[in-house]
Amino acid sequence: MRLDVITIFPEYLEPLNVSLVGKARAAGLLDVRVHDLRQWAHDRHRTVDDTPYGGGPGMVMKPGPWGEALDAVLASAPGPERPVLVVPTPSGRPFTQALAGELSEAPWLVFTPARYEGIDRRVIEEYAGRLDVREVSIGDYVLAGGEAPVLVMVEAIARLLPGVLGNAESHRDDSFAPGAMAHLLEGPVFTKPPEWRGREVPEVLVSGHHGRIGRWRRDEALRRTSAHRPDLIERTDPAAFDRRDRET
Ligand code: 6GU
Repeated sequence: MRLDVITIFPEYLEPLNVSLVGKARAAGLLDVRVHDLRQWAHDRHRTVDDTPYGGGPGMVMKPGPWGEALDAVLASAPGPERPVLVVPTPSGRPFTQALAGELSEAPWLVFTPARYEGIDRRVIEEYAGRLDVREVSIGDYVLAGGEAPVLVMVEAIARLLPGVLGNAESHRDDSFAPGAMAHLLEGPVFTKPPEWRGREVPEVLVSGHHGRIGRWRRDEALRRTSAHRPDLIERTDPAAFDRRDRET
C-alpha cells in the first residue's frame, strides 16, 4: 500500500518510522511519503493560510498550495491509478474499525491533515469530482490539527494489511472486529507470574478448558462493555454467543 501525507508539520509524522508502521515500511509492505505543503507555497513567507471570507476567528488554509500539492502527488503515479483522498476534519464521518478495514483494501491513500480552521471548501469539491474523498473525524473532541488523527488512522489501517501483524488471528477478537464478539470490548488479560502481590490469575485461565475459557472471556467482555460502553450492548447478537458456546 502507498500512503502520502501532505502537511505543514512533516516532523509530526516521524512516529510513522517507529514500531508496527515503521516495520511494515522496512518490510516493503507500506510505501509512506510525507510532503511539506510549504513546497507549494511560493511567496516569500510561504504562506498557506488567510483570513476567512465572511469574517470570524481563526484562519483558513488557502486552496492554491493544496491544489498544487495534490496535483503533484497525483501526477507521481506511474499509471492511471487514483488514490482515496482522506481528509481529517472534526466535521467528518466517524473513523471506525469498519472504515479502517475498507481503507486497508485500497492500494493508495492520500491524507491531507489541516491546521487552523480547515481547508478552503473548493479544494474538497475539486477533488471529489475525480477521487473517492472521505472526510473523517477520529472522535467527538477538537484537536489543533489533523496530523495526530493521521497517525491514528494509519496505525489502525496498517495493522490490517496482510503480513503486518505476526499472527493473522491476533485481530480476530479485537474490540469492534466482526464476528461473535462484534461490538464487545475486550476483557482483562493476564500473564506470568501466577501470583503477584498476593493477587492470583483467575483459575479458569489455567484450567486448560478452552470452552470454559472462551465463555469466561465472553462474559468478562460483556461486563466491561456494559460498564464502559452501554450503547454497544444493543448491537450484540446473542444468537452468535450461543453458536460460539455450542462450538466450544
Ligand atoms: Cl480528524 N481533526 C481535528 N482537528 N480534530 C479532530 C479530528 C480531526 N477528529 C476529532 N477531532
